[in-house]
Amino acid sequence: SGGNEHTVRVIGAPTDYGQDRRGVDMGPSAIRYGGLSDGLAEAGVTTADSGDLLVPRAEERDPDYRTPSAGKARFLRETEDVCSRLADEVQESLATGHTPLVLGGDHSIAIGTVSGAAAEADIGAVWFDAHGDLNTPTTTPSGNVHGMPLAALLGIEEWEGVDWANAPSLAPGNVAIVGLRSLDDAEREILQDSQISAYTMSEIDDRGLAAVVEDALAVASDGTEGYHVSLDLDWLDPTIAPGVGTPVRGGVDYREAHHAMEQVADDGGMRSMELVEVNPTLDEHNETAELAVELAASAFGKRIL
Ligand code: 4U7
Ligand code: MN
Ligand code: MN
Ligand code: MN
Repeated sequence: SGGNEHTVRVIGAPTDYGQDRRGVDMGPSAIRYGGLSDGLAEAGVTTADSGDLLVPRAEERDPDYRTPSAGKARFLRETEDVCSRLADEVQESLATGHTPLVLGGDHSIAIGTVSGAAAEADIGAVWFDAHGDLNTPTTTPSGNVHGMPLAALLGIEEWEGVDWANAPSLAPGNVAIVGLRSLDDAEREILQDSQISAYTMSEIDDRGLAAVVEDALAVASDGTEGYHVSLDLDWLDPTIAPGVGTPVRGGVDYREAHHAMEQVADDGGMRSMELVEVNPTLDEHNETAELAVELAASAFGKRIL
């Protein structure tokens, strides 16, 4: 079957401010070229494409511009600008009855996607990722904001002078991270005394991905009006998703990933989705972008029978 009631609004956010390998800004093009509109049609959804946000090239900007407490975060002002425009588009899409599907770009754009979605409703989030993305401008080992979006959205540290300071979009009890296998010490400390549900690959090996995803969807739905799905392609094993900037061995495989997205579709609670970290300059024959398309199609209800 597959047909359902969604109207999807595609929004491209071609940024690479949040990490230090060039090329992730080509993600939205690669994902569209990878067959996005056909894939969504196969899922039975009606799609409108809003095109891409205009994002100044990183070379034209000063990465080291610092707000008073920007700490070590690079391109923080640029990230803030993109995220606030993205948040407006996402909120407007939801307000007019469309399900936003945001194409990154690096994972820093989640700050915009989720804050826009959270402005419309009380939501949880399921974060499919190898990483915790819980660093702050103080703890970051890299200076890269793509390692910080969950911390920003949870209001874990006051980002003085930044748009999202003191306005958490997510409650930790409604956040589930699925697929963890790379954490920095400061992120581990945050997870140890927080209500975030963190599911490692080790737990997935133990219990199976389907059981873990079922729990994750329950966490994100508990007392909320639905949830955001943030899909960092480095969630997957690099053998099937080589086109990402920060690959980590030991990720989920092709069939597991599809099944997880089918669970999302069956659950019916997804209010918004984003596909991030696809870097075509590191990819092989655009296969990571094509996989992103397939997973989105499954999440929006594509079925074989
Ligand atoms: B991604 C890292 F130090 N933790 O903060 C960091 F290992 O959005 C990686 O999940 C972050 O791809 C990866 O730079 C961010 C690093
Ligand atoms: Mn990641
Ligand atoms: Mn990430
Ligand atoms: Mn990455």
